[in-house]
Amino acid sequence: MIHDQSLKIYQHAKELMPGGVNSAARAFGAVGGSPIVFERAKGPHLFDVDGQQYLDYIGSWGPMILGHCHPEVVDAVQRAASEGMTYGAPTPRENRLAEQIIDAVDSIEMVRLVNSGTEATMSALRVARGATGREKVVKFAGNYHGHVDSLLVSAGSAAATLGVPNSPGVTEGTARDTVVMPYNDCGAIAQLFQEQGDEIAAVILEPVVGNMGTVPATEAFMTTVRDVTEKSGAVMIVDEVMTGFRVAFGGAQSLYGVRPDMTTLGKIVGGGMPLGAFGGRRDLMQHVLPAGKVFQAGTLSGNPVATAAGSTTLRLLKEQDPYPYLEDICAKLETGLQAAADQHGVAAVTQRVGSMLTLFFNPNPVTDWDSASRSNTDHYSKYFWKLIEQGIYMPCSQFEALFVSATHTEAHVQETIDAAHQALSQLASDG
Ligand code: KE4
Repeated sequence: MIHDQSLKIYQHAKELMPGGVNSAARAFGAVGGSPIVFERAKGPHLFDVDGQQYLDYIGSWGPMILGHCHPEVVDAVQRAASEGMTYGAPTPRENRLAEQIIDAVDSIEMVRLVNSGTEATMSALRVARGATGREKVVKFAGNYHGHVDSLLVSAGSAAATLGVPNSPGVTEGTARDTVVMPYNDCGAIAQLFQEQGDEIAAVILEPVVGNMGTVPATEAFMTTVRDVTEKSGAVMIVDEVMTGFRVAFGGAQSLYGVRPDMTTLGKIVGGGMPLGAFGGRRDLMQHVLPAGKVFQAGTLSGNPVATAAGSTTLRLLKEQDPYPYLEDICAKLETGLQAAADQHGVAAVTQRVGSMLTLFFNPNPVTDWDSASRSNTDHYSKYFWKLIEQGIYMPCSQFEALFVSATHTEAHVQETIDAAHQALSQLASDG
């Protein structure tokens, strides 16, 4: 693979935009080297500015479950745009998408559309605090919910259990009301609620974590979180920005049979356009201005172009139900990657839920941030670049999930497994 044009464009980008990117996740910080610059995408493929094709396993970090440039989605966007990009006023398309979300996610009785997953989680937390009158929120180490100040927080000292900022610009005061707990630890969350339950406004969690690599909640953990929040009157927010319409049409909550108080959505729900949503119990959502007093607004929220993309995507997912097909080819990918690692004697474990999965360079199963952080990120970087050379584009971090689209075929999966054998055998011989 050559990357001359990519390098040239990226060098220029770095003069114009911090780190040459508009989102930190794209800068290849975790794998080294310079990001590849793409100019076109179709189905399961990306095409870079050096005229090379890659099999895409990022899918724009989740949205592209139908593959890139699905003709019906593109057509819907073009038609919507030709009728008006945005009105800043109510439109029928918002009703349509809201109805589809409420229809798909059983626990969502009412919804508000926003422009990103970050806006969705930020707004959901504000509603929970406004509705309960409480201030503390609980998140889990290794979970990411967008760049919300109060969630850019790491676990503080064990004693305090209070958060400490994990980014400059996040104030001590903001972090003070955030408690960071270990994921999949039923005892710890139960004890916290025993001690502070009546001060906690909300618990927010990824039901299947994608942001430390793919780590599903255990049934026991999901049940414990639901129980302790129910008993204490805290709001249970399930962040399905990544898992919503990804692991199942009804989201991860439909797999666990859990009914959260609020859900946040993003990525797939916008069909590739900037769109997020938060919703849940009607009594909670009625707190949102102008129905209630919790302020929330957005110039482009629910705009006709984004809602056309989202609505068409959800319609196609419901009509075509790609989930059994995705389950089948992703199980083959998971098995093939694991077999390749085992055959070449590379310590690795694959973890998967539906069409999101991760090959952890870790000898043991990954259940929380502590175990995830023991993965061999140097091995991951070498594996990543070896696959790039073979035209396979994996997530540029060990701590991300890969995503498979409905346009990936069994042949693509086999091509990926073959490429992984090359990469892992090289890794094994490099020592
Ligand atoms: P956005 O603001 O990026 O639309 O959504 C934030 C967000 C919220 N909740 C979850 C569970 C998420 O995974 C995300 C965003 N995910 C990252 C990938 N790990 C997006 C990639 C990026 O930031 O560029």
